[in-house]
Amino acid sequence: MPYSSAPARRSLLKLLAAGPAVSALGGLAAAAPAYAGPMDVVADAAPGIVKALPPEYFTVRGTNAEARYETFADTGLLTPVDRFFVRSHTSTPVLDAADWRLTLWGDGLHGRSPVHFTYGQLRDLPSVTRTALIECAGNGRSLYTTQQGEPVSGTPWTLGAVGAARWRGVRLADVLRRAGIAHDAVDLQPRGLDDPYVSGGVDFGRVRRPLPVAKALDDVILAYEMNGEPLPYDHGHPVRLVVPSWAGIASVKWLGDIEVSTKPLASPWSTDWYRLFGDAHPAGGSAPISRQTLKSAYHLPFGATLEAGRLHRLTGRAWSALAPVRTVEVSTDGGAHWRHARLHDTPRRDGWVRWSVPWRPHATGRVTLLSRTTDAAGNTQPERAVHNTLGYLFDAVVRHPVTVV
Ligand SMILES: Nc1nc2c(c(=O)[nH]1)N[C@H]1C(S)=C(S)[C@@H](COP(=O)(O)O)O[C@H]1N2
Ligand SMILES: [Mo]
Repeated sequence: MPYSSAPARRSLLKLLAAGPAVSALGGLAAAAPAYAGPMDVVADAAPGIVKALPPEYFTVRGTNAEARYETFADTGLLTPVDRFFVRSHTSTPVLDAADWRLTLWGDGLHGRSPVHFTYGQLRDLPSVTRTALIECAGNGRSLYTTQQGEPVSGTPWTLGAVGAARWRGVRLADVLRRAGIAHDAVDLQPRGLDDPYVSGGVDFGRVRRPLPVAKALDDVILAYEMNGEPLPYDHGHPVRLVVPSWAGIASVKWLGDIEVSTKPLASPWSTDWYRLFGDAHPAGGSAPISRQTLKSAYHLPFGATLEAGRLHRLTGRAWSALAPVRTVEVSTDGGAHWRHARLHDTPRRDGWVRWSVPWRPHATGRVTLLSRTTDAAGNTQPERAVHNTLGYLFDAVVRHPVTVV
């Protein structure tokens, strides 16, 4: 096993019985009642996830598992694998690094014939290590409805579709240069080895999404380690992309091949989904989503109870994909007054900072706690997020209900 936590035995056995790259859920996805997007939830489906999903750390949502954000209170800057959310369109393929290889192909390579890298060849290239968040484009989606009264479709994440890890791997730029990328290549299309995504009887093929060459050559990693361990099965074993600061969908897991093209590429993940649709956006949708946005939130369950008259130390975290966090302000009276929280980490792009604030509530009853981060580029969380029908990029100040007793 490439990781230390105990596997969920039943799903592991199912996956092993099915063999590599064969979904334990193939039939279920196809039986989904109606096609409404890539995040349809099959109610109560056992996810094709290998690692254990104890309910104190995870909420299972269809084929995905959301981390309980409030439990990040006792984690450090890195999210341990046994707390890291899993977002998979189908199920985890159990792949063997020894059989794996990466293929690069397309008219954007000098030789125009496919180039292969085995796992061993990749491990022999110079490695880089960096910390980066992976955050789903839909993290916070359910707040469009609960906080803004707006309908959205997709997995109803609260705030736990995000995690930070230390990734080790090879620069995609190094692999592209060795494969002979042409100077006029404009787009790549990395593709996963997980089962094709089928919804409403339509086969959309394997998960794949265009990645502009400029970003690929900048800071993208082919990661084979997560927090110092071989990449776990659910997070893309043996090799995944890590595309820092971009929405999670860019970080293709179980990477199998990369098309390199001199012409712009597209897939349903860049045309039908992962764009902003709705009244506030161009007809046909925005450009494909690239960067994530900014957020902050308390490490408290919604509806937590706190004792009156006692001094509480409220903690949380804040992050921005746009620039390092600069400040976190909090309000413990529904937004009437604001004060600064203390930051406990050096702000970095692609990371988060932990913060705290003391609070001694006097009156009993319901209170809304708010937090608002501003980053070094001047981006601030707005009061309302601009609605989009698929509920992406929620960035508004989170209204956190608690009860003082
Ligand atoms: N091959 C493949 N890659 C994928 C996905 C997938 O379903 N298949 N899901 C994407 C999405 S939508 C997100 S948010 C991240 C989640 O990464 P994690 O499961 O390691 O947290 O993986 C991305 N990469
Ligand atoms: Mo995602």
